[in-house]
Amino acid sequence: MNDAPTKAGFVALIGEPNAGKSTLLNRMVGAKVSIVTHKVQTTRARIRGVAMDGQAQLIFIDTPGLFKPRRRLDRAMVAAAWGGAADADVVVLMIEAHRGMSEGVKAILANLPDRMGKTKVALAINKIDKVKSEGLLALTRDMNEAFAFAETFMISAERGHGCDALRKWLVDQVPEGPWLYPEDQIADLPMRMIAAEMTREKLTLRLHQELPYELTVETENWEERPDGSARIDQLIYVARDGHKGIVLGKGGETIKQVSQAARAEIMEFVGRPVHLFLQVKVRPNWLEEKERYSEMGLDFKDGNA
Ligand SMILES: Nc1nc2c(ncn2[C@@H]2O[C@H](COP(=O)(O)OP(=O)(O)OP(=O)(O)O)[C@@H](O)[C@H]2O)c(=O)[nH]1
Ligand SMILES: [Mg+2]
Repeated sequence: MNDAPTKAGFVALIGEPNAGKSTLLNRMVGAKVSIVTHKVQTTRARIRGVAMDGQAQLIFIDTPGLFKPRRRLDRAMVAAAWGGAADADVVVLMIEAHRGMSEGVKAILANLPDRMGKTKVALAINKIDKVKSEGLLALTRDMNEAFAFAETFMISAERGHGCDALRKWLVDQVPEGPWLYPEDQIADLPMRMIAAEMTREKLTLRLHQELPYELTVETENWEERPDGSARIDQLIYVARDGHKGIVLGKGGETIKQVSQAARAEIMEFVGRPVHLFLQVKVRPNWLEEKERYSEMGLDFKDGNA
């Protein structure tokens, strides 16, 4: 029996696209709830993952990367990222060790004082597995001269270095109080959205250039079958006719591979057999449709892109 009082709080992960926010969230939760790719702007919405540490419950908010928005979707993503930070008890700014104080990081630093108010912000220098340790001290110093971080951590979200120290520190920061989610819940995203994200990850990994940014995936139908399996129908919206052909691939080869990979991952997550059916739809204006944004869990931002 542990008599320590329970604690719970929200931890927002912010940073440039590709900093490793989703990788860290998955590591903290101990399961893949947020999709990860080597490409920028993978995460589109705020995703919450729940991690337990003794009597403490840490609710990690994964956010889309902070970057200079151009399109309507970009603006909605950046707004979701800052909004996630505003909701949190403590914020972790992640930067990439090998990229250091990039222009994008400088832009975030310039916004931090206004955006954060009194919220504590820790710095996590990620991907330390990619660099020699000598340079990290200078980077730590420069970053802390630019903003008064509550603490600095050097981590590898992928390999786990430094992640326990970060978690312990976060536990110390969150207030005493009852848990906000059931102990066994790991995410607060509906299963149909997690499944759509898994398919979008597989598409993003297989498609090149701009195409991943011009498609979205929605779960249309989720049917529990009497034999214990699930039938899942998903729609892939693309903006152009030509893109449909690319997503399908020669003889349907690309979509078949995507479907197999996504199905395997969804199956592992739900722990029962899954039948996945993918359909590609050309919808030239999907990036301007309000409904698409609500399906992604984003606010539709008015104004011209
Ligand atoms: N070498 C190394 N790679 C990492 C580490 N953490 C994350 N990565 C890789 O960095 C890439 C981006 O990781 P994500 O977790 O998707 O980054 P993100 O910050 O969520 O990116 P967006 O969702 O686009 O904002 C992936 O290829 C990861 O495997 C790390 O500690 N070391
Ligand atoms: Mg991400």
